[in-house]
Amino acid sequence: QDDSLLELEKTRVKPPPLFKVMVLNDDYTPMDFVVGVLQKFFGMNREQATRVMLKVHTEGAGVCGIYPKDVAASKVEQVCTFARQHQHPLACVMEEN
Ligand code: NFA
Repeated sequence: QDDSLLELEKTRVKPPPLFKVMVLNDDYTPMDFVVGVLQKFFGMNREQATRVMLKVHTEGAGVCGIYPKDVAASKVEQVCTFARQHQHPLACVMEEN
């Protein structure tokens, strides 16, 4: 059997596609909660998290991180679940880079 094509597919020549994870502004989620989310799920310190939160607040959206598809999807799910648990409407989405 000819495995050459399958073997070639395993030999990655291109980097994996990357996805931006973005948080979107809304009128209700407290600023402190967003800062906490950015620290908890995206490994930012308080200063970085505050900068990104203010960018989202003023511009409508901001990038939290850039990841392979499965990692990005997991971040989106975790942030949405956490926000809902705390009854905040905070939205988190992923977008191919
Ligand atoms: N706009 C929200 C407020 O004024 C804060 C916020 C920032 C919400 C970033 C969502 C994302 N409370």
